[in-house]
Amino acid sequence: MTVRHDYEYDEDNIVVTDKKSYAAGVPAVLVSLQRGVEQMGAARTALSLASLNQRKGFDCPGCAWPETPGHRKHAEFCENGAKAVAEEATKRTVGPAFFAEHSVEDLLGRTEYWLGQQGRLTHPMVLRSGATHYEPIGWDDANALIADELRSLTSPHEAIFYTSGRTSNEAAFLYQLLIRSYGTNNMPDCSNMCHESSGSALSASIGIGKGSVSVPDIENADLIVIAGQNPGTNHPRMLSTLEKAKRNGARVIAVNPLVEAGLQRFKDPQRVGGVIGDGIAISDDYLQIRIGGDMALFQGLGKLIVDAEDAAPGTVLDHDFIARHTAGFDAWIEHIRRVDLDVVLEATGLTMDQLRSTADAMIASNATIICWAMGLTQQTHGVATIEEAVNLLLARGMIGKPGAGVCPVRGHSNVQGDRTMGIWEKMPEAFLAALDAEFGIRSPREHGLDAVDSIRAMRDGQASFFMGMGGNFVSATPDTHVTEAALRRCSLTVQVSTKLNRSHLVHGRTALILPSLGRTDKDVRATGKQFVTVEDSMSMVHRSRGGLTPSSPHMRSEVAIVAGIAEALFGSEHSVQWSKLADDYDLIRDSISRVVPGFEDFNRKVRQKEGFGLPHPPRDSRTFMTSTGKANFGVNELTWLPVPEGRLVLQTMRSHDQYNTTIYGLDDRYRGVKGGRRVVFVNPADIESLGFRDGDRVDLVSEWTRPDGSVEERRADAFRIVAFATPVGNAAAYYPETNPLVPLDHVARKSNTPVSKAVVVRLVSHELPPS
Ligand SMILES: Nc1nc2c(c(=O)[nH]1)N[C@H]1C(S)=C(S)[C@@H](COP(=O)(O)OP(=O)(O)OC[C@H]3O[C@@H](n4cnc5c(=O)[nH]c(N)nc54)[C@H](O)[C@@H]3O)O[C@H]1N2
Ligand SMILES: Nc1nc2c(c(=O)[nH]1)N[C@H]1C(S)=C(S)[C@@H](COP(=O)(O)OP(=O)(O)OC[C@H]3O[C@@H](n4cnc5c(=O)[nH]c(N)nc54)[C@H](O)[C@@H]3O)O[C@H]1N2
Ligand SMILES: [Mo]
Repeated sequence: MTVRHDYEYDEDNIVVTDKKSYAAGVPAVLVSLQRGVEQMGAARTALSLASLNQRKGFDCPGCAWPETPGHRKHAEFCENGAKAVAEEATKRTVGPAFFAEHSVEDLLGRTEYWLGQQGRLTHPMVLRSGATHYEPIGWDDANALIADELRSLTSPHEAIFYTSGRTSNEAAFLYQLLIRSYGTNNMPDCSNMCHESSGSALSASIGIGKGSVSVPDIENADLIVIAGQNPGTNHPRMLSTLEKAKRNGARVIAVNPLVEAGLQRFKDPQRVGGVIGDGIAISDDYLQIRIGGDMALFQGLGKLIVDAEDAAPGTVLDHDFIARHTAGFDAWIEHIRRVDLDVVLEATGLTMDQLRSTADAMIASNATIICWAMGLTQQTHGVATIEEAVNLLLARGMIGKPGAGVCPVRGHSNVQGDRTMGIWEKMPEAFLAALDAEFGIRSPREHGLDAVDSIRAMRDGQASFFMGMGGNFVSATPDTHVTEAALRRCSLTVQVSTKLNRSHLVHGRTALILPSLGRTDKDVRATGKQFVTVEDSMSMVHRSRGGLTPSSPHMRSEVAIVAGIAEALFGSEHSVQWSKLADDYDLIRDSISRVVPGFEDFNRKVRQKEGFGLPHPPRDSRTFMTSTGKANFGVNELTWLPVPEGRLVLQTMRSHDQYNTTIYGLDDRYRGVKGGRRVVFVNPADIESLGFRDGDRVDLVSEWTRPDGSVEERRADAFRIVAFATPVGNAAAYYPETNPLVPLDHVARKSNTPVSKAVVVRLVSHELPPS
């Protein structure tokens, strides 16, 4: 059969309209309801949206933005949260009949959008060696297959266990216990591709890799800088918090190469004023920075702040905080004095006036918060950029006081919790020792593989077993063709999933699909109805309990799936009582309370109305558990991204109608694109100078210079050029269509995060295939 390509679906259907200058409002409500009813029917829509983010309901499977403490609205969700729920709670199903009808080869020719639209996976399925179709398999047989494979490996380090960030605390804790009992730390997770740079930078500078602010801090800040983040699409509930902050007098400065609608204006769809009025302006200043220019911006601001201090000594820097709580100040100030502002202007594309007014705003503010997301982390110099942001805060004593601090805005709804529960290839000794003591196991001490290194290991034949606890590893990781070849070398690939995706179709010699319950599903075990817990972006832990009847009795909770595999692998006489734990999640939480600091008395505390907050030493008491025992100023050589002649620096980002690799629909309403995703946003001046026109079809060819000087090329075909207000030399297109362009070896220093926001490309006319 002929394999269809993604672009053949939407080639002629893309419509470009005006970009929007506000987020949410009435269209958001309409889209929420329409997607809900299409997928779930009216009754399930009403039931599920009514308990979304409510105390007795389930945590939104969308983003990790916290609920507002105290006064929750009846509808505590946003358009994209509603889409996430509709996607999971859909009544459509994918079962044995579907797989009998569609061969793997047939499914490989479909888009991620089509795959996701087919419905919930309902049965455990196996693809046997050499077979063309998945067929049903019983849970016991599936577990035995996995256990046999794991026992046959020469070393446990030949197995890779991936985690995506929707997995609950209980499931994550049990999963890492299984993996460590088996004998490896190979635990790549989505965080490796996401906020790993934030974790690396914050651990070094303030001693904990998590944000230091709460929702009330944001509401009461003087100044909020939002860099490299598109909250209108990816964290829409953040806009309600920002609205409050604005009403309290905060100034908001957006730093972004694109003028994102949600950073311009917000019309709260849940308020009358937001429905009929103009809404509220979010950003007071918009710094339309060049891609990769943030480190230069932060250093430039540091220089202006130090200049102001020199002009009026003792009035700008917080000398008391610096002396008491920080290390490395002298080296920092010496370095920052030498920053060349002309280079800063070139690197950022900003004006001197913009730099000065931003520095003035920072000097005037008594409570500054810096928020960021993927625009900063997915850069070669992501870790250094974040350290520079922290330097600015330290210089003015902006950590550990109300209304001030660092705010890395997390992605997946429990990605932060999964880390807390031990999903990390290099968990510290204290955690491992406590885990061993609790369960009578011996966790391996050598560090495991992260996402990029796991792909390398499978590519090179050093690993041959892959299991994914959620997620879509094949599509989410860089260098799609390399990753696909790597997975195809495996002997067994196992995907625990809710929905069909490409990772089920690019598989090892044998492959399993294990259908799991999601957040919205009722989870009943031997001891009765269970709830799970999650940790949001601001370290608040709370309950999540689904209420919908699962679409099939064959689905299992992630906890039960892990326990089933563990029993098949270790037998029922193991020192961990797997099935007891899986029958009563309170027992898992009891163990967590003895292993993970901050979770003491977990079962009681999590039953409190709002759950509970985890300790954060810098925020709580200005305690910094770093190498120096103080908050560390970092010194970094300035890195930025000059654009090579005739090329563009491409960022790969999310549309308004997707959740990572899950495509909800083909419209990017705020950016004015409808009916298709293969678009590349380019500045009109670049379109002209490169010899193209708006509407032309081009192939994107990425060029990457290896450290040895050789140049590698990669290609993704048929993107429609859309003239767009992005800085000259910069371009933007959607992920995951552009992942084949991202080189596996092009990673951020220290964090090993793929550089998804700075891919050097050239545009080549797309030749239509002969008809
Ligand atoms: N609806 C929805 N919600 C989501 C997700 C989703 O896919 N859909 N994904 C979830 C996940 S896992 C994550 S990690 C978050 C992601 O949330 P975001 O980080 O907001 O996601 P991106 O779409 O990657 O957007 C990156 C933003 O950074 C800007 N940017 C790109 N390069 C640069 C740069 O060099 N400097 C600066 N200053 N800005 C830059 C882009 O223009 C864009 O506005 O959202 C989470 N929430
Ligand atoms: N080029 C480029 N690449 C990127 C990024 C980028 O900005 N640009 N962003 C990166 C980032 S920030 C991230 S976080 C990763 C995301 O990487 P992943 O987390 O691996 O990807 P998702 O698309 O979120 O995974 C979707 C799949 O998860 C499964 N799923 C959903 N809910 C559940 C559940 O409750 N349980 C189970 N077991 N399965 C479930 C469904 O089967 C669905 O198909 O991608 C990264 N890749
Ligand atoms: Mo993410």
